[in-house]
Amino acid sequence: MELARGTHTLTFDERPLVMGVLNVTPDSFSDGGLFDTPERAVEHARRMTAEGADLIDVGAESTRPGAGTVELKDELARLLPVIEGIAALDLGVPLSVDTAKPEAADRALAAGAGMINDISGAGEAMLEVAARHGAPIVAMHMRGEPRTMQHAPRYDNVVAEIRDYLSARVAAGRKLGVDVLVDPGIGFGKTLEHNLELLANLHTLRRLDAPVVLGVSRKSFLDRLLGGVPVEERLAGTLTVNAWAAALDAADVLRVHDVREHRQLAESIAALRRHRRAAAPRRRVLARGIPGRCRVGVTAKERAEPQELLVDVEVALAPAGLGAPDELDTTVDYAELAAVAQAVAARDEYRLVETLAERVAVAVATEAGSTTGAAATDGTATGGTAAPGRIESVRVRVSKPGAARELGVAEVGAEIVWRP
Ligand code: HH2
Repeated sequence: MELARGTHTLTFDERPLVMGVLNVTPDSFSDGGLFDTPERAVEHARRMTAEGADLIDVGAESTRPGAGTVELKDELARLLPVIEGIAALDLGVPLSVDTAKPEAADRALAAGAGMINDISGAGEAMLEVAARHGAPIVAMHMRGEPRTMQHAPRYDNVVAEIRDYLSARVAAGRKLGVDVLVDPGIGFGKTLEHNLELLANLHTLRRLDAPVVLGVSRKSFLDRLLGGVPVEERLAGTLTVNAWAAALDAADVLRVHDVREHRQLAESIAALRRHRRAAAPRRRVLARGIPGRCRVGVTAKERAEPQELLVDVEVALAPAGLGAPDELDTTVDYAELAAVAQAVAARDEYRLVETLAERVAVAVATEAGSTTGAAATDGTATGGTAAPGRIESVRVRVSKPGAARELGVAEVGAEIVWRP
């Protein structure tokens, strides 16, 4: 997966990217007041880049529970000198602007930021700003607003509700041609139980086919989880939760205050993943003998009527993350394989059976996610598999039983192996 803007390309591949937090606020919960002059802020951005940050997230409004809002002019007065100062250093990493105000985002992008990070979920006005600048945007889920969000938040199914909300934001972004990254918004209108439920099921966001951003750094749920740990002692908890998400391949960007330690985490995960990939058994998902009908053959006579077909599809998946959950959305659903193969056979006519096999393979790798009818373990429609990015190869064999009978042979047809 790649997101590009200007000279900076972010590649989501083998390790999660490290997004260094730079709060130019007097009151952020963990680093408020530390970088409240442009000089100190720019110096901190330089330090985080030297420590291995892949991108820097600059925010000028604290969103800690109970925080009030900051006027646009005050937010801009804090943000712009810092963004201009960092852009002038040309550190070689993209800058994102952490704001919920479309006008602040607009001005920050004009001043040199390359991405928007919107804790209020990337509404239409914000998406339009992103579209105008050609900038990617992080859509984060928040229930309510920072001032009141921790007042008894309630969900019927926190994981499904947030997944559906973020799915709608991705769709809204796509309509405008905007790349949307999704973030479940740990700590934003969520109890400890909600946060744990989301983290334990983070992989379900993979179904959205969008990069996942995770912000757990030093947050107060760690204090509650660990029974009283002050903010300056939350590094171990932060690293553990981020390592969990990274090992499961459930997060692409880790938003953190402690850059050096998280770059080490990310590199260690990448090394382990490389070794596991080499050693791990390949998973193959099969659907054999799928009956279908298709106008296929080199002569017009053969193509005049749909002929009987049998299709075998075999999908090889990249090894799952360490301890990956035993769930449908980490694999490919064979009911979908059959449905896609039948739809491709029915939708067109082909001279060569190998062309049909090739089209089935491409459709399985790219469209298997868009057919419906499969049900996830939580009872919701899957709306697709989460696996397209993990498909290593698709083998398709199409045979024509009628033609084989006519020739008096056991089987005729074609087989192809396609690697996305
Ligand atoms: N968390 C905070 C701020 N912005 N953005 C995203 N995408 N995800 C997050 O989880 C997230 C965020 C809160 O953390 P911090 O910036 O350290 O504190 P404060 O809001 O008090 O400045």
